[in-house]
Amino acid sequence: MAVASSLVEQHGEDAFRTAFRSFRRKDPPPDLLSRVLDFSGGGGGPVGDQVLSADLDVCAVSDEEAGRVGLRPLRDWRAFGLQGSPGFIFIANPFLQGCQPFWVKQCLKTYPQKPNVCNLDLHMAPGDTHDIWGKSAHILRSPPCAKKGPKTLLEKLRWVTLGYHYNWSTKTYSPDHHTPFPEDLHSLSSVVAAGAGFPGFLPEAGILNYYRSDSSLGIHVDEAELDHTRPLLSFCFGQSAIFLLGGPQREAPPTAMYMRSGDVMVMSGQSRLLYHAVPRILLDLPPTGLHTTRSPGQGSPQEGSLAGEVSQEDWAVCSRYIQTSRVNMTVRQVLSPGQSFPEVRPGEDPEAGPGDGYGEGGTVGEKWRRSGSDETESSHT
Ligand SMILES: O=C(O)CCC(=O)C(=O)O
Repeated sequence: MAVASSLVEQHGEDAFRTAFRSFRRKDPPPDLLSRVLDFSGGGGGPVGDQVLSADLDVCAVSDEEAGRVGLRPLRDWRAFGLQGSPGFIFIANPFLQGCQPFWVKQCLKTYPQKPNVCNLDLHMAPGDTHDIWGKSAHILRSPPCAKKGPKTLLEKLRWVTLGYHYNWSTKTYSPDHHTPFPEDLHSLSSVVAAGAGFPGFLPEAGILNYYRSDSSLGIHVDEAELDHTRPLLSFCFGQSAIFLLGGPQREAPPTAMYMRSGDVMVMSGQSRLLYHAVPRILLDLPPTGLHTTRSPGQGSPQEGSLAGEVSQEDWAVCSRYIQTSRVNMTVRQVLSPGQSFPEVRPGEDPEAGPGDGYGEGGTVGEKWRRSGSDETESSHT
């Protein structure tokens, strides 16, 4: 169910842009919001005939392997597809109760650490960005006071890159800018990919996006990876968002859906290169499914779990942060097995980027741009 009918196009504007702008409005029309797909209640609400149940390979991963990374047995996952978007899979919060906090803590405390790269590195001296958590935690742990102090480094974080570090200027990856991909996120991604029918998926690059309540992520296609036959995985934590999934061209009106804490998306096959965007963060207090208490009964993570418990001290910081924020991790395979990066020939500028549709005048002009609440788009840095 695309959201086009209640939208007013501006002159020369494509359908995706019209929808994006409408959802960014302070008061999106109620009939527009009533068309946002909500998978949290079994795909209840405005399901219509667009929502399909998605087939998973439930035998690809044992219950132990799933539990080890904090996920329920695959046969219990609620997975949906969309008519007209083959390869798109929405998995409504497959995390075991009490296991999301581990991943939230990794996003806030562990992954922003060196050697990973973040937006603050572009503006600050290396020494100043080296302990983002340590420099922020004591402030976020103390009770909020009436007079707002300056933002902590954690609150200024916008993105972190892992593995092959995405270059925001050239919109490419390079063999020269690579650090080890986190093992725990590698395991989580391998389980999800195998369940979605992609055994042997190699998590090689990660982009983590940190959204404040007025943040958005502009309309884009993720095509910098050299192997598009491998899926793109997306994990959401904290506040909910409206996600727009369009077509291969921006003229196609997008489908809008809620993404809530714990939801996972797989973009693969024909949906791997579809336009998408996040026009709006919704403050949803408290975010759904983010209990720290683990259920001792069925499906609780077993000994040897990677998704360990989070200390109360750490959770005090994480929970304060996600009261007003959302974190999204996307995981990508960059190269096919055995593939290497194209050689940069002498005389070629390695920073120039490929002239195949990226950047100015290309098909992905708005990739990696965020828009502020005034609808003017600003850079992702
Ligand atoms: O935050 C999201 O849900 C989407 C992230 C995304 O599209 C990306 O990182 O390419």
